[in-house]
Amino acid sequence: MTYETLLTETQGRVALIRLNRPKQLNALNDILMDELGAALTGFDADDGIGCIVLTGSDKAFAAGADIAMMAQKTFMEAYRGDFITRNWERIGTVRKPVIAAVAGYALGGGCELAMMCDFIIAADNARFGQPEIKIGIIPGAGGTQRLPRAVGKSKAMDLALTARTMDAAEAERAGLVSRVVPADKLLDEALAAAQVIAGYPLQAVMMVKECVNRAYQAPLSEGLLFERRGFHSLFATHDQKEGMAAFLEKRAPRFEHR
Ligand code: CO8
Repeated sequence: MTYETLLTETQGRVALIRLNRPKQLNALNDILMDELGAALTGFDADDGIGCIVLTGSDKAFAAGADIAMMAQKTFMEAYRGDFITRNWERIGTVRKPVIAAVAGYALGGGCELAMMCDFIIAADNARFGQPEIKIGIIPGAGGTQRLPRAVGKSKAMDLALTARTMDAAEAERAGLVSRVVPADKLLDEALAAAQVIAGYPLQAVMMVKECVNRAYQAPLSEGLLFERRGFHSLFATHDQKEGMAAFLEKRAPRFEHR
């Protein structure tokens, strides 16, 4: 599959999606969001894929929504067309893990896109922020909701109100990113993590994702019950029998993702 704004490839059971609008620092426009939705949906449906990595360039994961595209929009066009967010929720429906590998700028919609992924691995040159206030708008794809959940209210307010950016070290301290790696190792680290995940039983991987996401949407009692039911259900799988037998027999498991 070829795209105008993305480069995609697969490496074994891992899919790699690169945002590819280098002249605009990967600013997000309608075509890119449509193509990203299509690529993610395609890999999610592909039985041969167990994990997806989403990345940008060395300079920018994404510098936000495309300001040139937005500048002249009217309220009616934004509202009736469900401007740019119409594909946004599709990202959240992907059931396989999506790792954001972020180098350079992840600003505005770019930061929001990274936060839609399941976890973020940051290069040491990464910069995160919600600077929309500088151009007279506010975050429009979850920034005011996901950022406080990730880094707490005070830092989220600071970032969204002052438009300052935070570097990778601050983002890691704040809990926005899971690890920081040297910029030239970013893709290797993200792909290695994805290969590890893709080697595990897919049904267990998907259930981890579903359960952890429940932690944000349900009260603790409901989340714990959801987890318990998922845990029990994995005893119906081949890979649970194989994984436990392999441990007891002191050999490597042969998972069949069933
Ligand atoms: N939109 C369109 N073009 C952009 C964007 C953008 N967000 N960011 C950079 N570019 C373009 C520049 O216009 C420039 O193009 P040209 O070479 O033709 O002049 C090129 O990319 C390189 O940019 P700079 O010359 O500015 O590069 P610098 O290294 O000097 O600066 C910055 C990099 C700091 C990232 C700077 O470009 C910048 O501040 N960009 C805008 C960041 C921003 O405000 N982002 C938020 C946008 S609003 C938003 O995201 C709302 C989200 C709502 C939900 C949307 C969901 C998708």
